[in-house]
Amino acid sequence: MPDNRPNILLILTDQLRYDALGCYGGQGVSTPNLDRLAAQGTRFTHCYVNNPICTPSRASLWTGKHLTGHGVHRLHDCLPPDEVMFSTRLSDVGYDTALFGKLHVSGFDHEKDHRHPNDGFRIYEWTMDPRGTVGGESAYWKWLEGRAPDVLARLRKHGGKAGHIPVEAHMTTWAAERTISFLENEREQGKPFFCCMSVFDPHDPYENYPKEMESLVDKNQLAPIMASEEDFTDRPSAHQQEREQCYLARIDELTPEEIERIRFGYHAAVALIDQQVGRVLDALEKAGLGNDTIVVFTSDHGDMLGDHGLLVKGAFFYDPCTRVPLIMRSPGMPPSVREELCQPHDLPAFLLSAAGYDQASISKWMPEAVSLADQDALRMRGYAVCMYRNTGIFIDRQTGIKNYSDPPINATMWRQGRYKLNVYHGSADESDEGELYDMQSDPNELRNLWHDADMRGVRDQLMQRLQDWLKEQDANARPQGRDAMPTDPAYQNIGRMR
Ligand SMILES: [Ca+2]
Repeated sequence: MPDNRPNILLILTDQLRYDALGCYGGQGVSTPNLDRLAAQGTRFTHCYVNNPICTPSRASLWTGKHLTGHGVHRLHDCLPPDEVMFSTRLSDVGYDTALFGKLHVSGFDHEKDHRHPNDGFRIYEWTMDPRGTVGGESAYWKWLEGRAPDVLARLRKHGGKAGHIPVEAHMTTWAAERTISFLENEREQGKPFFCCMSVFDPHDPYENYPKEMESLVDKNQLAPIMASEEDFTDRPSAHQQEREQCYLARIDELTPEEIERIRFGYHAAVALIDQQVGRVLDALEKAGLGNDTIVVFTSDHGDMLGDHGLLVKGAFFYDPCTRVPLIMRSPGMPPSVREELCQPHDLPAFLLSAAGYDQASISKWMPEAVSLADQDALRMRGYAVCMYRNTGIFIDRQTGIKNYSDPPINATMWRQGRYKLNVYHGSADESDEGELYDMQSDPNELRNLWHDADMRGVRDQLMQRLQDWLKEQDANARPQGRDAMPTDPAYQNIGRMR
């Protein structure tokens, strides 16, 4: 009997901010294939991640829960073994499942040797990071052995300092080729499939993009750095800490040219992602699967790229860090642009429903997720939350040691209507620090209204909503996943520019 449930292709990127794509207003960028996918499908304009850093954000996407629901709070926490990823639910109802690339639902030092017991993948080609500096040997490196041993030798020797990687040997290309091969030859016949192509780019160090991509990005058209000279006095103290102890570099020690190079390299990496996504979508059509496959494209968080005087991601909630592209082309769904707030943990609710699960089961497993197809329910919910729970790593400039912040930083973003409220819970002086932005009149988040007397009523009202919500979260929270902080001293040097 023919199975008429849709196939699912999920394309995941790492650190891709929403405005890096042309269809989200990016200038000077090269994203024709993603722009076309957006024009054919649904483009969500306001998707906010559940956490601004890899592991907790990805755990939310894969489980359909906020941090308190899945227990992954920090970069190196592990997804508890009794949690169930939605790929398992798909496998349970007969989907053939495959992963090519990065997963990172648990600290990488654990995940490199231990699959999560409920990942549900038949094909599992795990690659944390093309540099090999974390996670070591990977499916990508294995592929390079036969394909480009010279590139592999360079990566082994220099890691992220290996320089430009040619298109044909790049991790993004590997993930695309493995996906294409799966679509063409490796699927189990008679079953619908779920395939995840998961790339590391456009993650730092911004130097490993193929040289050929340079001509595709128009340097002069890229958005200029925003608010780099912004005063930090009116901002939560965590921002200053990020400025001084960011794992990548101290931003004030970088020259404007170095920051421009970061921004250029970032968009060059995005150009390669776009090219390779184009190849995968062509292969999908050629295999006659275009009309039967849900295609989703998104990311785990963004990248500040120097805006607001900040680098990469961390204990802050500016849109470049927390808002990501979310594009979904689904059979029978007419093209649209959707502006209501949504979050990555809503994605599995939609996919499981498309795979035939009833609403009661989905609500039992992921009670806070709303199907992305249910526009009314998303509007009715009307908020998005991003929880930072001492998630990120800081570097001690004296010793060079990386660790979580001590005292811990716990902060929550509450986005609702035209406002964004960011609360830093219990800072050193015992009073909450915070930010309030009017995203309608001040979309670039340049005027913090936290101390504005006229805005006191709005602030109190949003604060009350947030506190009620947090109280409920705390009451239902599961224990935090176990810590897998790497013990290898080499870890201390990963990612640093200087
Ligand atoms: Ca990430």
